[in-house]
Amino acid sequence: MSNNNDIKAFADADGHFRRQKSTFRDHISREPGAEFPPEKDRYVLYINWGCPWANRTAIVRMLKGLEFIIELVVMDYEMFPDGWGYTGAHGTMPKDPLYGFTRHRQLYEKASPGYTGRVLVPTLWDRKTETIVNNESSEIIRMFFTEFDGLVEEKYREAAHPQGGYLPESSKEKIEVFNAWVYDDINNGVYKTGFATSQEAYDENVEKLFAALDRVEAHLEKSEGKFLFGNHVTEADIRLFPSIARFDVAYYTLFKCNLKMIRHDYPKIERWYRNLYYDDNEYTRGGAFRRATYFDHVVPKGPVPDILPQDT
Ligand SMILES: N[C@@H](CCC(=O)N[C@@H](CS)C(=O)NCC(=O)O)C(=O)O
Repeated sequence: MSNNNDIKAFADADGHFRRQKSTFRDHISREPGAEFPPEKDRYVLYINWGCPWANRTAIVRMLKGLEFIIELVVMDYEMFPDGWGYTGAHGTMPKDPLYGFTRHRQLYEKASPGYTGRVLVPTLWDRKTETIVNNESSEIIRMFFTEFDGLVEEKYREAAHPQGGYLPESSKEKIEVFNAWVYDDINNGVYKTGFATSQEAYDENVEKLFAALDRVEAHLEKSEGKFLFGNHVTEADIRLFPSIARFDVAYYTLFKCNLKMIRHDYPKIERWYRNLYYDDNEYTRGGAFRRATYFDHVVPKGPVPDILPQDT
């Protein structure tokens, strides 16, 4: 991504979109003497409901019972010419509740005066030191998995997870291998396809994207449980879900990811997706995936409905 004045100029000169690295990479840690120890009411998660990366962090906040420990600030899903911000127009917040800011950039500037990089959600803020701890969703969800376990109810701790945690030691390696190609070709692949400004860049990425979806379909075909790695939700499910939830209703049209649709062409992925979305069991905290999914942004009208009923 080029760092220029046009906030929506995502692709480089050769037509390829290259994601910039997130800038703030500190960690909340239970280690004695940690700069950012887990504490109730200290950290604030900034998101909007449109962003799939933010979506993961909101899902994990719910799954882990962190709602009473980490405050959530929801800004508009619309991007203004000067970036993310607040209008309160969609049941979202009218301004930043901590500082009264109307643009998210102001929070980045508070953390890092003169900041010129991209202003991203999700953003994990520390009230105490008034800085951004981290703005990389894959790292934020891992902190949420483990670092607050001393503060959450026992049933939400990793030790109580039937498979030994959202990232169980026994399947960590397999999950990480899976996450890596899902990230490259699906989570980020839809952006590389949608933001491509040359035919060559588009063709290359759209083909990789659908080859990766074929691979997920084949993986689910062989899976021993309802989920990607067994009978319980793991990090792999959490990282894939936001991309699939947006696929037919947004990426298919807006990002030109239109060789196939999840609902028509990928029966295993569709079943897995609807299972997670409609789940009301304790292991999803009675619907964490559904409660974090909104279909009411400005997206194409079709397909209708946004998600098929549970049992078709
Ligand atoms: N790697 C980051 C990516 C976050 C990201 O790209 N967020 C998008 C919203 S979906 C964003 O804030 N974009 C604003 C921009 O690029 O200016 C993560 O996973 O947290």
